[in-house]
Amino acid sequence: MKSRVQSLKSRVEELRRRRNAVILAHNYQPQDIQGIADFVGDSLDLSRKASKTSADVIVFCGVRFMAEVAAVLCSEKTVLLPDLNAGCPLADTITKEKLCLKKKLHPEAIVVCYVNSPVEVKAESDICCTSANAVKIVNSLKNPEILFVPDENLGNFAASKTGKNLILWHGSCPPHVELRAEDILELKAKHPEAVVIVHPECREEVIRAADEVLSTGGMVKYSREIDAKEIIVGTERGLLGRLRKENPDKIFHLASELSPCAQERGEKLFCPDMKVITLEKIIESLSEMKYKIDVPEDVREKARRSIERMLK
Ligand code: CIZ
Repeated sequence: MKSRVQSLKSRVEELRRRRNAVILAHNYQPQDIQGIADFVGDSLDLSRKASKTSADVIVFCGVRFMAEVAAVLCSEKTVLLPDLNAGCPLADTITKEKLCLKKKLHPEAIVVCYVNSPVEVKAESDICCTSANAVKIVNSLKNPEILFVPDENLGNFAASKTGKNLILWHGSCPPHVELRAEDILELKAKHPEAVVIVHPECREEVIRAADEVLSTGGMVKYSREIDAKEIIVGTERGLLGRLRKENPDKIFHLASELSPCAQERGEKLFCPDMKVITLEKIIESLSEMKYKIDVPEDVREKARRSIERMLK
């Protein structure tokens, strides 16, 4: 007899075929969702893969801004987000209106917008970036004034790597800023052979304590290629499942997991928004074709320009 999970997976399979759909899962999604996905990766990588498939429907298992990027890059496809509660507190720190006010204060500045932002903000920006290419994008700009939104830590990291003085927005990712340098130092003392990789959305002090600063895609590649047995990972815990599965010969420690001081504060590198999508919700989404992510044509055109400028 089929288990409940197997039945749910069969139902997903049936609907995926009936709708000619592709299922995308972000690196931070739970393992059962990653397990049924056609592609697993970071937001941009996923949208680019989706645009190359012949699917009619994209089910985006991630958060809203990611589904919006897919809708911008794949305008001829229907993009579904299985739960509209999948938001992003970092993206919520900025709106088009707030950005326009800031632009008035810095009329000469070029605006670089991190992918973790609402689509209207991308449309109001000059160029987009991801955590993987922020340093490269900032470095490529000749403008004397650069306004970087909305992640302050990623902006600081890009500024330190390029030597440029950026005007920063005061936004941050709650799970990443929970991590402290003392957590890393404590874990390093416990596992002296381990290398430490952290996400650039972490605090400056955490970045200083790490061996490498990488996007989730960068962490996947680094973990595969590095000749090290133990790796301490400073990013949202969903990525650990993928890293362990792909590298069974290596040991991965979540940067906050073993640290007593982190545990005392209840910090877990956990993004609740990344965990709201379930197999049941994917079934509902494909059955009822909900929730469609529609981006108005004028916004889509402008956002596409800033994403394509980054891709160039
Ligand atoms: O671009 C992404 O998907 C995010 C939000 C992070 C990363 O490093 O992949």
